[in-house]
Amino acid sequence: MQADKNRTVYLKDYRPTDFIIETVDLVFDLGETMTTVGSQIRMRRRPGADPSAPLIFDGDGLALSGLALDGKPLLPERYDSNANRLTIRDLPEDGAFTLTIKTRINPTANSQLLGLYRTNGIYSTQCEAEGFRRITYFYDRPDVLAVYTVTIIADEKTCPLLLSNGNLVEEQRLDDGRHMARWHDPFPKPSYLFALVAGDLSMIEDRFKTMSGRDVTLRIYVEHGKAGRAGYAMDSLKRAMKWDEERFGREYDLDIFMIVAVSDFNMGAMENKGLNIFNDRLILADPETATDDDYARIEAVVAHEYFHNWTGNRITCRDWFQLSLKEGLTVYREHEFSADERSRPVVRVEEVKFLRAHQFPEDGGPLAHPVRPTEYVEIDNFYTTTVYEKGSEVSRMIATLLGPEGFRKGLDLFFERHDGGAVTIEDYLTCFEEATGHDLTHFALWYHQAGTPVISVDSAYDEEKAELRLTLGQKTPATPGQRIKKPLHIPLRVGLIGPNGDDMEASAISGGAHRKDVLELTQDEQTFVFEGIGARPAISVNRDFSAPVRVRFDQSREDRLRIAGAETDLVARWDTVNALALEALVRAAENVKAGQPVTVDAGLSAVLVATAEDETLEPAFRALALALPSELDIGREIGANVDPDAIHTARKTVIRAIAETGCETFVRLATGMDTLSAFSPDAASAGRRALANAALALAAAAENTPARASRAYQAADNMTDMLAAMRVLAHQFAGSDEAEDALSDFRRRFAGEPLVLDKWFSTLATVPGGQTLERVASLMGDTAFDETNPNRVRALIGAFASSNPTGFNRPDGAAYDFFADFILTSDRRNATLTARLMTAMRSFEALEPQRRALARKAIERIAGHDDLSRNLRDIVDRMLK
Ligand code: 0A1
Ligand code: ZN
Repeated sequence: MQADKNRTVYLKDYRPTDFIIETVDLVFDLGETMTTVGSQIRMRRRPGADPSAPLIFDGDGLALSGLALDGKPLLPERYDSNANRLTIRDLPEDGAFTLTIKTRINPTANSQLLGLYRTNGIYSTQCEAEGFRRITYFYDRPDVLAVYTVTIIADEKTCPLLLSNGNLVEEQRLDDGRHMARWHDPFPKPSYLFALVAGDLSMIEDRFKTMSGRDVTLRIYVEHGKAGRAGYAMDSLKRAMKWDEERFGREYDLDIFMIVAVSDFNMGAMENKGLNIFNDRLILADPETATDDDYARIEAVVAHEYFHNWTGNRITCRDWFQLSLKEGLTVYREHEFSADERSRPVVRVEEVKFLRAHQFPEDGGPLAHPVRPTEYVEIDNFYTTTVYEKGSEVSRMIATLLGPEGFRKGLDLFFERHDGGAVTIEDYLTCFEEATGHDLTHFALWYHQAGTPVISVDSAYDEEKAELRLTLGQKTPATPGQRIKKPLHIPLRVGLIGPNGDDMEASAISGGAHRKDVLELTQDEQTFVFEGIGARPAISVNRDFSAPVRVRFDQSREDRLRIAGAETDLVARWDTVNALALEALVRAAENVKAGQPVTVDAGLSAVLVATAEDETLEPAFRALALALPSELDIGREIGANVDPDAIHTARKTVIRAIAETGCETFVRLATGMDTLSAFSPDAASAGRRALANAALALAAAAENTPARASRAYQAADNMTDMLAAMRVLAHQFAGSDEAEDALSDFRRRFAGEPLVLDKWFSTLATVPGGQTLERVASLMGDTAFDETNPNRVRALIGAFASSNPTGFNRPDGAAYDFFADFILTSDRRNATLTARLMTAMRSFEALEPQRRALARKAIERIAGHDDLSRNLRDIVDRMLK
């Protein structure tokens, strides 16, 4: 963490290593505060490398306790070592040699949760990106692939379970109550995919027959007493395995696939070869403790980590600048899986919402960076929505440009050509070019240019010529370090909707390349001409969100209402309904700010009520339309001089007006909930619950009393409904007896369930208003709160800072100070977590001047400390630049 504090790593400096590692034999003798790690590495000098070059291994906070070359202890003059580096000179010029390294580490003191750590009695590892160097000295970089054999020795009673990557090859009882297990992974892998787990856990087991008929054992390990909650994760895993065979021809390759759920984990999950390690919130689910959203997330992340076995593990990254090679592609595969398993348009709308809420602000703020960055100070800070979600959108656009068959062909070539390799994004793109004959030179700019393009749309219809002219401009705003932007190659899917609501087809399209209804923008401005258009159409731009862009289109209200009511592309239809609502909310916020009354036009209420009532639409879609843009969405849309209090008041007023207009409908839909039969987590049932709960929030707003939500809370027989009702009470009726009763009932009922109490912490942390700061501060003293556990920290502090605009942005700046204090303490404990938490303030420049100044002061106070971790230093410095 503290090593090489001010280093910057540049893509242009990439060089292969001077030595090649063939095999690694690791022996772990596990002790709670003292674990010894023996590493025997067979290596040789790379052909062509400088014969005088020393061997330089990475370390991070290590203590060296032994070093030998070909079995002989190394003389001190042959090497230098410190906590962060091991340098060995005068190595045999040719031929292989074996290096033996011994280190001592303390897993219990490892609060960073990187490398080998022990929490809750479980030893586990997290090595991506640079955690392996906290275990032993090594070439801790993704382009060094080796075959690992791992021996684990530990106390049999406290650690009956000893796991590592690959296949179990030996087990033995040792003296004095210890035992050992040896694992061998035949697939060469980089160190970041190494994993070890030891402890006492429960397990569920299943089997999977692969498409070539091999039998694979599947195991999921969880805390004792939680095995009953691992079934959905197992079911998701089997479906993901099958889907990857059918959709991409990818088969699993080891005899066993294991997942371990741990309660202290910095991120979501990790794709270690054959031994995925998960944050337990992404494994454990049953109807009483998990919401429908939790189920959907579990399914997606289990699939994501499994899909990495091919995109990431079999083919990995040459260096960390290529991170999106594995992450963007794997997110795309995960999204496609979710779309096939659930409702494609609903899944897509959720992706669009996520991208707009998280990636667009990142791309438009001080932390903006290209999907493939060219430099970094701390790679942990680049596990971002740009690398993941925008990276996925880039792969999706390739699929749109090449068509599904072209995409599959390119990917097949990628797997064939690069299996076992550590490659670059260029290697990836070349496969699509060679497989399909498409030139992706211009398209590749998506990887290198940061910022969200803004597409401007202008249209002219000529009735006589039956011709529509569509002029499309593109402009990408400047981002840090990239002032000048070039036009991108953008596939834009466009629909023309006739007066009767049907799609219209052009007899010809000219003005630029296009693939069916996908126009290919390549210049600053282009005019496409559609012929044979017999009547003036309503133009639907960016159907299915074919490109991750913003669209500026001054369209008539009449056209937008036509799209909102009849568009067959449901993503574009939702987008239009959402945009109409967002506009009304922005206008209302401006009115509040200017001290003027808020009026809500009847057209918007009518569209929302009609959508809610439309039985031809699936409930999940109707629920999405009813969930009006959040206060954060409104703030982002306003973009500058943001006043969170004005937004809050405006939103409440608009919702109230809409709710009153559609009260009858919302009450009817909300009570539909009572008639649902036994809980099933499937997408259709979840959609019905989502609709009922969206309607409940509106019905309660119309009635302006907590009674309905209180009844719903008491009647709820699953976590989805219970949490939805509790949130309505806590957020819309804060301070009422009903709200307090529900909140204390929930706290009591789930006293022994940390993951469920996270929902309680988040609900309380996001109660609007300045008074929430005091509540959050006092909740830090709740016995269920644990500042060393990342899930607890995110649930309380993270939710407060990132999802409570009125509470966090209290006009007096007190919440910024509270947050800064927390950040400074937390940074010493867990730098990865803290730096991510800090990004909650990245858009502070968009606030109105008084808050902006106070926020800046708090960030500057953090930056003023000279002992920050590299992670936090990197984030605050970029935020203040
Ligand atoms: N590769 C994982 C993400 C991950 C990254 C870093 C971690 O620890 C600091 C943990 C997980 C994934 O994409 O799921
Ligand atoms: Zn991933």
